[in-house]
Amino acid sequence: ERIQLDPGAFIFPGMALSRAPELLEAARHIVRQAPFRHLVTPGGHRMSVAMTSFGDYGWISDRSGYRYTHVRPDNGQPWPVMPDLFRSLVEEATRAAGFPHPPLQSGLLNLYRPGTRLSLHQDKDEEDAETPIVSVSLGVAATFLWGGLDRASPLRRFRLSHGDVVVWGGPSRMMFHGIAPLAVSSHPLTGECRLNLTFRQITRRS
Ligand code: MD5
Ligand code: FE
Repeated sequence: ERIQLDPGAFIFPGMALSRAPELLEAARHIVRQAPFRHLVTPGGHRMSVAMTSFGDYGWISDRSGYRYTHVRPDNGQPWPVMPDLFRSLVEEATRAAGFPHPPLQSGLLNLYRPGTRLSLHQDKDEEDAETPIVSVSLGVAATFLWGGLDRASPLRRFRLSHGDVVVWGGPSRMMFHGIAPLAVSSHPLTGECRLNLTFRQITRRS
């Protein structure tokens, strides 16, 4: 099953469900190497979401801006390697959505606890704006806010549940989006938490 949100944006409900325990174990292995941090925005605000990265590029934010780096800001070491299990899921989802190239240069792992939110934004720190972004939701379900190309566009709400995979490409790649404050709830595999994985291509393909 494939639900189209807009041209280029597809939800695959439960695509990762049977692999969720292994995906969570791989995520925990990443967090043991590169712990979650609450990054600070250029405006000086501590982000509500706790984050870490893996793969060839990691996303960071600090007082000087948002960017992708090859090394961790806390210790100058490379980010943890992209697990093969993630690669195959991202390849499968990209193919199912009809896009030619899977985004595998960067993985971002977001941690939500009750009340954690992600305010409306566009993902535009990547040089490549053609390759889709793939996301995988695990644990407590969240309300995803889906806008348009302008911040003021009306918002639609979608539930993102444990095991759902979403591909955001084509005209949907630059849409404003966010996550409403996470409700107090629990999931057998993650307790009160929600984990979201996003996969991206950072540099332009030659
Ligand atoms: C999350 N993550 O659930 C959300 C939503 C992020 C982010 O927004 O930037 O880490 S996953 C949905 C998403 C991710 C990236 C791009 C787009 C949607 N999009 O282009 O619409 O933690
Ligand atoms: Fe985003």
